[in-house]
Amino acid sequence: MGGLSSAAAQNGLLFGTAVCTSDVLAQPLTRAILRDCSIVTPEYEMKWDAVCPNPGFPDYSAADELVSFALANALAVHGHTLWWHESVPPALRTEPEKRFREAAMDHLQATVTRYAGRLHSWDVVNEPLEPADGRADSLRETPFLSAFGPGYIETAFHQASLLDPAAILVLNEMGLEYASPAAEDKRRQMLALLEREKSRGTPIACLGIQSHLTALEQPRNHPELRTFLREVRAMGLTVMITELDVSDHLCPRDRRRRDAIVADTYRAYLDLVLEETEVLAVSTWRLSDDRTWLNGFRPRPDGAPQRPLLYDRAIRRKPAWHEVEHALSKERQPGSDEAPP
Ligand code: 9MR
Repeated sequence: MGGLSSAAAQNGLLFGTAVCTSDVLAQPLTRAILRDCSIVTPEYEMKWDAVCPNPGFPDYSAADELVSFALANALAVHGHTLWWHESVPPALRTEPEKRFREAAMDHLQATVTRYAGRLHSWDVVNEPLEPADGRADSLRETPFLSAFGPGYIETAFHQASLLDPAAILVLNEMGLEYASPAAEDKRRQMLALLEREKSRGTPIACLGIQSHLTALEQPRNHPELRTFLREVRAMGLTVMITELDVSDHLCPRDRRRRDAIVADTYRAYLDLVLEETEVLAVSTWRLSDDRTWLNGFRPRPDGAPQRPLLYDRAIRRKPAWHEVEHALSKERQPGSDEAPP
């Protein structure tokens, strides 16, 4: 007892992490996963390019291994992700639209069918918005958009819901949580997209907010994000925090100070989101600092390894773990708090 999933359960939420097959036999990490998590997300094993490095010869063995591990240990599984422009197999990027359309549909149908009835939820479409691409609807220019037209989101969700009616279907997006004008623009565009899809009957149940945060950049008080979350809630959608981590590349090198700033960033963010909306699950993007993607993506200028997660590389709990525990277990009724000034 005493893990984060127990803390989360006090508020009816799941807590989890992204995992890879290499985590499954890595003690003591596996023990920490089993102790803290009630849901796991394959970090890449279910992506199209991971399953299908050679189009026409899908290999689900790594994804199957993670699903078996999870189900054998009574963990829910969040499927990630069916249609994402970054996980299109390279050989298909140059195919004619008709061929791409068939391949994308085959992949979606085969994958959803394979795990139907066993997954908690699916990121059906990942990162559909890119206002900088200049379209009036702000959709990102992707092979899915080119091949299916702007109805591709509706198509994907309808197919997924037909094949796995029990799974919670999630539209997952990055950059909705930041403070910049571009992020506010993206929030507005997301609300417009959700309205459009809702009016067409697209079965989106939940908005996935990735939440790759940056310490010292993420505001503690964020009225625009509060407003956005309320609007999402008013549309009848739930929320999942799908990929939470806190980059420390702007923080001082001193480990204690860094860990304290990162921990505070987790706490303030979770307090805000959990106050404002109905969150089904909070998942971090891996559990321990040695497994983060951030050293490659956003290395610290001083060359020190990032410390963005809840456990250090020796699998010891960091201050962030304790702040997340507080935030998850705090007694609250979503949406009942007074609006900030
Ligand atoms: O962390 C993931 C990394 O290991 C993979 O190489 C990469 C490409 O598949 O994807 C990373 O995860 C991304 C996630 O799937 C979608 N949101 C952004 C994440 C970080 O890039």
